Amino acid sequence: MTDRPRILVSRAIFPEVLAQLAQHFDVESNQDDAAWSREEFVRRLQGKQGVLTTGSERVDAELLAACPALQICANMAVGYNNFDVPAMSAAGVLATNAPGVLTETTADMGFALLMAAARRVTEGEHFLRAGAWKRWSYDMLLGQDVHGSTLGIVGMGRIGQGIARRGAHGFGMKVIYHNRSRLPEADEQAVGARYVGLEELLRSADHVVLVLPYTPEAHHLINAERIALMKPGATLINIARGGLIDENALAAALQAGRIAAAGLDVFEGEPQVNPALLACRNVVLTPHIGSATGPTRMAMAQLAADNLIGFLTQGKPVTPLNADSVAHHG
Ligand code: 8YV
Repeated sequence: MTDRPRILVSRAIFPEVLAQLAQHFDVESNQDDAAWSREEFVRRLQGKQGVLTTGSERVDAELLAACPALQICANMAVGYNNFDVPAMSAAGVLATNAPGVLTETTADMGFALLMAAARRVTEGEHFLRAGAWKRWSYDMLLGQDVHGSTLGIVGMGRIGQGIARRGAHGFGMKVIYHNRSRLPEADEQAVGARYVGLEELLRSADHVVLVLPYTPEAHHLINAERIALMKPGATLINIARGGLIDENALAAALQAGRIAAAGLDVFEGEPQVNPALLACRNVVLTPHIGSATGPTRMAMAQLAADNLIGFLTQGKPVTPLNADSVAHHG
């Protein structure tokens, strides 16, 4: 028997990261990537001091009450809408996320979806594979220009700024943004973006990219009324969380040609995708792969592991979300 801290790793992760964790902790892991129910997750978490989560395991007051030994939840994701942080603070449980390491990779994905949706890349591929490409015609698969257009970014954190830089410096776009708070002027200049209200952004942008945190206030931020403000030829990209968009309203707008196209990496009921969206030809759909490159996923796993090791062995997490409310118990 040892008195090493006990931790749970809720999903399969890189074996080398798991091996590092095993140097410090008694680890129970889910390397088979079994689909644990919530009940099974909570049962396995009981008696553990730490857990590595991957962004979809809900940590709330009920779970915390059932797991009194728990001291830290390390999310292998920058988004942490799966955590009830006030409840965690009240229970003295540290929350950490994985900011910084996935910024550029996820900004790349935002641009990939923007380009694909605006220029009808996947639609063109389906057309070709279906054998529908018989001859050239002047109006075959006409899309929307990206270069020189107006890019509207909702949410101007690290990833939003990465997208702004790509748009302003790489594609000569006029970049406008909306955010809870305005960036300092020097930062606005560095990324080449101008602050506007949400309505103005939706009215003026040719391409709208959502990259804001999903909070209860942001639920269905993009609804039928707001879609109605958008330009007829606009595109809408979402690389943040599915719940930001009323998907039925978006599908109706896409079907009606009210906006030109959308590019979605995230869905409200993922991995289930709203059938109304699946029925739209003018939407590019990807399975939440914004951060999915080898080096980036490795850096995310490493940061989550470093948070567990740093906190449980020395009381020093790397990227805490609620350090002020949590004392290290050793
Ligand atoms: C993750 C993400 O892949 O970091 C985030 O917030 O959405 C993605 O990078 C996903 O949360 C699973 O870890």
